[in-house]
Amino acid sequence: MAETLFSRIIRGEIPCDKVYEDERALAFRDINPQAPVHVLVIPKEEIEDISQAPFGNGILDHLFKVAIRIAEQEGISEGGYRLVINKGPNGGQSVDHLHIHLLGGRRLTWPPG
Ligand code: DGP
Repeated sequence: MAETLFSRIIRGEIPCDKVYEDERALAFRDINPQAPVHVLVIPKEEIEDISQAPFGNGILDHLFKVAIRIAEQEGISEGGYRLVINKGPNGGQSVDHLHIHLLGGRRLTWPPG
């Protein structure tokens, strides 16, 4: 896959408002927040989208665990939140590096546009 700006964020070449980091994952605040809490949780390995994600090696479990832990840290767990993965143009994916959106801190509407 072609490198995206998220690879540059992982390497520290582009600054981000980091929320969490470990050897496999990075989480940072979205530059264009759609809710009071809007964090992106990404794998450090380059995975283009959810259809390319390797099942069975634990990375997806890990990313979701990180997202849930951040929701607790951000104080939005009790009120509830939304985890979103966009895939491809029709799904609204604009950066071709797998990411989970963690959105919360307000009552979110449904269905999404
Ligand atoms: P998606 O549309 O699902 O591919 O989400 C990509 C998100 O990435 C979008 O909500 C905006 C965010 N984003 C794009 N460029 C940057 C950046 O340079 N820094 C940060 N923090 N977020 C970015």
